[in-house]
Amino acid sequence: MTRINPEIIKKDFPIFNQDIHGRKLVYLDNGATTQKPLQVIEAMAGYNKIAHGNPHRGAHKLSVEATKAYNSSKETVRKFINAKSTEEIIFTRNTTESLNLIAYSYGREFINEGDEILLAISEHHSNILPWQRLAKERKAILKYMYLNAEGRIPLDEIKNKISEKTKLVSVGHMSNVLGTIHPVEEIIHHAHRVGAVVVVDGAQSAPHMKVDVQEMDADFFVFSGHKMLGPMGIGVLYGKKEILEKMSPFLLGGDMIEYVYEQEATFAPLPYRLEAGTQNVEGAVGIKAAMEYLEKIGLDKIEEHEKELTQYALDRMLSLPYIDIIGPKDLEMRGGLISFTIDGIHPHDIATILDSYGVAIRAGHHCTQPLMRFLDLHATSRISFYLYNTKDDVDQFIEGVKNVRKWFGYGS
Ligand code: 7TS
Repeated sequence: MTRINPEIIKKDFPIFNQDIHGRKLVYLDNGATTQKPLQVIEAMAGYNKIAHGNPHRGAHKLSVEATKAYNSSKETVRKFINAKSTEEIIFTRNTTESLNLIAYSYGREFINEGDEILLAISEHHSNILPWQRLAKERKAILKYMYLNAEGRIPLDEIKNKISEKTKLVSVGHMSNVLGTIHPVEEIIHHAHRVGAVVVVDGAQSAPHMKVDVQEMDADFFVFSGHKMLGPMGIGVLYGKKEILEKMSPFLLGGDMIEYVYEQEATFAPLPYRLEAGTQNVEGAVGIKAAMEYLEKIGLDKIEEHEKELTQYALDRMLSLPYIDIIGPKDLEMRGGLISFTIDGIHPHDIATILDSYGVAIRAGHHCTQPLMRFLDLHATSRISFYLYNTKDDVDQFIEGVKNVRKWFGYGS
């Protein structure tokens, strides 16, 4: 397999043409959001210049063009995750909205008193709060799978926590803090044996590895466009058709109806029934261009590249005795993000000082307070990679870390 060349890829991304604080930008916050190549920026600009209209609503040329653009994006998303049909692809604003939609439309209808909803302790708040509210409303029980010292969910934990009472399991495919890739196929297998439905939060996985929802057999799979070179404001909810068909609409309004009477209404078929209001066509054009860009390079190559960078970064970080890696220290079932702490220095100070060297990283609780409590930490710093990152970026980050230590009066 030929490798990707991130230096060439970087040339597609105008953001890297500018200096940040007088230095070359080293962008290591891809877990939060990713940068856009010209191909995505221009696809969206092109749509706005010549094809913008309100889809499904008019007979005129621009409405028809917008409808075509929207539908063609759905087909690209379908192929990207290998869903059976575009009826199974619902556009939302982001992963958060997708998860809320499932909790509202599926959960309120099918979760009952005493039923168990199972999450991993590493979930992002977006994959906790909707279930907390649902559990309260339906008098259901919210349970968690806990992690071992390496930051993985042990097989026994999966087997012990999934029981006849489990009706829904919602699990992050890849942790946005630990980088752990959770064994979703195993979880799905055990959950399906007891008839539970499984939601996979793919916010951190779909941008970085090939996902096949049919092979995985997930009932729902959700992710965000802005973490995969696309724009903010567009996200995806994949659901198996037979399940989506049973769900009542999340939002009510235009374009999701069949007939409306004074006191009653009937709803449009899938996927329109779950997409009320004017669609984000510009976002749909952007996510399509982003997926085409990723597929042209190849998700297998992107994954390989990120693995290589992660190994390189882990080696360099592990050689510095004052850095603690939070999460698996080997490459097995882990993705390209690394959380860490530095003895005696607050993660926010690390991120702020690194920024002054042009190195963008994230610090904080990463919207995972239950995980932080479980790990007995308040916050971590985190670097996260994508296809345009280089070993040179890692070297600059390490140099920056050494400078942070100097700022605080520590020796090297
Ligand atoms: N789920 C996971 C696993 C995430 O990492 C995130 C965002 C979300 C859900 C929510 O995504 P959104 O697009 O709906 O906001 N995670 C992060 C992060 O790690 N740093 O900033 C956002």
